[in-house]
Amino acid sequence: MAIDPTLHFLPWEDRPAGCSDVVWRYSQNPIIPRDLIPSSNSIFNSAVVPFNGEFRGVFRVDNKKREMNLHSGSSKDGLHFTLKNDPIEWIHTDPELAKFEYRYDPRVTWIEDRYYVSWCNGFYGPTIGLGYTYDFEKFYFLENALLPYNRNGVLFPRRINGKYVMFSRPSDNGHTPFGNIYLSQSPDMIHWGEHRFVMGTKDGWQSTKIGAGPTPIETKEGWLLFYHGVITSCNGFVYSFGAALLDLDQPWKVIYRSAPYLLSPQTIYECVGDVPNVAFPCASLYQESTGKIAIYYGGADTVTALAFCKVDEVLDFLKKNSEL
Ligand code: BMA
Repeated sequence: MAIDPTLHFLPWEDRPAGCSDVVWRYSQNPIIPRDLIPSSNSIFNSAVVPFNGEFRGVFRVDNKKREMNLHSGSSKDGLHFTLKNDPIEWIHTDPELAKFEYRYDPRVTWIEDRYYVSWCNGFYGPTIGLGYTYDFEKFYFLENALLPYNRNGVLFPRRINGKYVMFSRPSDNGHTPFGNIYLSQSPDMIHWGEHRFVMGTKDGWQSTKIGAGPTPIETKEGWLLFYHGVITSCNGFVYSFGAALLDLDQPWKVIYRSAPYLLSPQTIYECVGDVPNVAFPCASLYQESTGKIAIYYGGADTVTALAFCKVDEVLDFLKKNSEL
């Protein structure tokens, strides 16, 4: 089957009348309910990409035993999805790496000739698993990119200065109460080094920890990164998201960073669920010709939701509301 990663169209809804938010929610959220497939307890924090004029994705599904795993899925319109009831079975060359502990929070990135998948992989503690697929039928496991403990591994969509580049967020083995975004570089997707600090926690909504969200979007002015930030409230962690603009050639250099959040958990499906008060973005679709962006995010660790924005408005917001 020929692979066409071009985005021919994207799901879209105009900003509602009377709303002045830079990022607004889809009126029919959530787009994926927790019980879409018989095996699921919840379906959230998931990654959607364009594929042959349709959409494919890798979805985080927690099953009714509360195991966290990745399932493949497809959609014609980016709004209505069909998911496989059984998790992805990775093709491994090294049986040592095949043991399942847990797999969650996937990102999918088209690079050069295939779709790469990165996720939080249980390997004696959480680290970043990397694999790839051509067709969303067969999935090949590459390697664990980094040592435990690490989460939120997110690949850039092309090499920079000849190297693959990946964000990550070193963590601990629990519900980590800290976390900054770093970046690592690789000549071959296997060996990662030349680590750089990108940005750390700040005040307010991003004061406890931050982590990269969807694959960064290349704009003329820099890499646009949506990232989640966490504040610790009386009631526990609250996950919102904002954006940053990073230098095109040295993407660890932050040009702008949003002081206010772009979206925080405020609706029922973001505030009520297995983990209340979570809006966690893992994927976006960007149409360069119109500047439209659709962001897929998990709601309350239970359902998958969609939000929209326009690239020029996000860049304008960043210029006016940046604090480094
Ligand atoms: C993080 C990850 C995410 C989750 C979030 C809130 O550590 O586990 O998958 O959405 O916590 O529970």
